[in-house]
Amino acid sequence: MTEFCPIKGFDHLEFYVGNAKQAATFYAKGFGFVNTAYQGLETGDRKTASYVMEQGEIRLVLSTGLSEDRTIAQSVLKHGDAIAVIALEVPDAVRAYRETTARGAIGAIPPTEEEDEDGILRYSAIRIYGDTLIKFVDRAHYRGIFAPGFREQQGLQEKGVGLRAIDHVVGSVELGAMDRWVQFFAKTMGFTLLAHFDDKAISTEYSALMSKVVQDGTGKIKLPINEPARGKRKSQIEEYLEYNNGAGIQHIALATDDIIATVSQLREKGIEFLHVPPSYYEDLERRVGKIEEPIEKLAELGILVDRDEEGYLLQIFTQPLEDRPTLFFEAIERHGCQGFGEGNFKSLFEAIEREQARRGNL
Ligand code: TYF
Ligand code: FE
Repeated sequence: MTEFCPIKGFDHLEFYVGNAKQAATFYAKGFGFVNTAYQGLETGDRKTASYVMEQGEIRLVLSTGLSEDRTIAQSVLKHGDAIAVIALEVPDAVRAYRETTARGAIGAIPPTEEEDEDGILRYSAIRIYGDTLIKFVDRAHYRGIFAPGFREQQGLQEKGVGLRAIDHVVGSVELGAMDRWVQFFAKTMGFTLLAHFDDKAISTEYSALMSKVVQDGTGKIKLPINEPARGKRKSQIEEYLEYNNGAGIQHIALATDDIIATVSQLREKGIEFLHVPPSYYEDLERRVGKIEEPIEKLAELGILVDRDEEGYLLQIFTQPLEDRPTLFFEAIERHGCQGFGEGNFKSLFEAIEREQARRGNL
């Protein structure tokens, strides 16, 4: 196993948004995240306001530009609110930067240290698809709440809906670019190909896409990469690329240990999910075999099921979370199965296409 770029796990995902205060309220009230740390005018930062939102091991950081910022404002102009940074916790941010850039990755932030009374935080970053960054964060010598400049926050306390960890982070890239990005992660970070879905596996009557999943040596970091494939009509990936103005992060999957409880609470909070036709549940048990959860309950909530040799998984997809049909979330509960819901691709993509049609984008 290649170990030139060891990774401990996801550290956080940073969103660049137009209004971080309102986004924080949305992810708190809608998804049960707790605001644990803050930086902004009140903490002496004139450039950015950032809200750290936590649930289980998941950490989302919502950042917006203040008067002196250009970077975030330009990102929002081009992409709308979007996940701009995948931050990975590493044992050594200097080494991660050196090893990946030596293998061809383009540097975005050279190794940097920030210090306060809670210690030293070290980080660096490289560029991946679109304008997205991978940030390497070394917390070994930092005890603070999140990073120097942030203060602990006690507002917006929410109970949580059982979302526990980041399961995978999916990018959509331009036609013909998927294999290049698979090679990039293999070469610069030592990731390996975990799964491959070609356009035959995942085409509906109308549109198609291809997907390859790369993962790090521990299997903690799974990054599927989609590209559009030729179909009769516009692929959902083309719709993404058009509204995001290029490649970027399309969805993140958040793991839960009780998807029925999680989705029930999310629906009560007003989160909207893709509509699954009742016919999906008619012969479900024949397709996936015996599962622990009552099928009527899954049907009521719109939860999908898939099985492979190792077990089964339950998953559900939200509607786009923004005006642009770009970013959405997936909730996933795994029972041994390490797949991505291949058996659901056809029903799922037909559901996505019904939404695309409502938007006039098919
Ligand atoms: O991450 C995955 O592969 C699954 C399925 O546009 C998926 O969640 C793949 C592509 C897509 C939507 C869902
Ligand atoms: Fe997914």
